[in-house]
Amino acid sequence: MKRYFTEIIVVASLFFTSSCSSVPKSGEAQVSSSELTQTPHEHSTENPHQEDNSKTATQAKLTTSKNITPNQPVSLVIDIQDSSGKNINNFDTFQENLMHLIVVRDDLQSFDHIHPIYKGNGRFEVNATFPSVGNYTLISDYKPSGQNESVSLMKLTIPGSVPLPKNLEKFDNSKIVSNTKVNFKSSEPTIKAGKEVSLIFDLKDNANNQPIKDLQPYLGEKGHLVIIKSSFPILVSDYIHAHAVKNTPDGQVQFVTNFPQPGTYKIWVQFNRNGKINTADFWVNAS
Ligand SMILES: [Cu+2]
Repeated sequence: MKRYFTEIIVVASLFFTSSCSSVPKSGEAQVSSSELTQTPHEHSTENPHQEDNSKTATQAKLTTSKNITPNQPVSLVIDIQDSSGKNINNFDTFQENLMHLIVVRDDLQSFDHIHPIYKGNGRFEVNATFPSVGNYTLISDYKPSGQNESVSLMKLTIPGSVPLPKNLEKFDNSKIVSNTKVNFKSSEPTIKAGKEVSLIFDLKDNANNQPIKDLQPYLGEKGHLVIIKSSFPILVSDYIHAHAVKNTPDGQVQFVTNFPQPGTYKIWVQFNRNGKINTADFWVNAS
């Protein structure tokens, strides 16, 4: 069988400070390609332990089959290299993995969070399934040994005819995922760009409406939150980290974060209920 391969060079990398408090800190953006201009995240000022950020720029190179069809598993090969194209060999584990890969369709209507397996010599591999045609952004999050966390984006297009768009997105703050009712609220009545805010998720059993008691750690924390600003194209600066607050009541997961720019953001909260990972998504407006 003939196979066609294509390579997509990453467009940008961003370095995070290695600080891992409940407040996400982001470092200077380092764009490894001149195709994109991007505004770096606002730097938090209350980060006295910030380390030197002048590390080697890294890039991710994606190799995959050229003929990808929706809903067919496809193998993704991701090579992590330094700016001169040399493979990076050693990575540190964070949140229990060597690489976290977030896959979103560019309209943020599909989301996947997977963990590519390290094969050595800078190469990671994973199977992914793309639910529909469209443009996708793959956000790889990894930590070259001894360096700060790096985020590199890869772009992939699944060609084909586009189905009619679904209903316009509703700002619904309550979702039911499998047997859990997820209620989302923020600590501020209106979320202001650049201002710290808590995002609070109350998890109730859908059967009895009581706070769930079988919440287990996921990736070492009470929950995981991915935030991406709705934009085209999606840039590294549109991807925001948040860490779970440690001591929260039963059935509650909370994150402290900061939306860097005004805009519409989609957030995906993931939690582990009795061994099953659940994902609930919401829209947030920052003004
Ligand atoms: Cu992950």
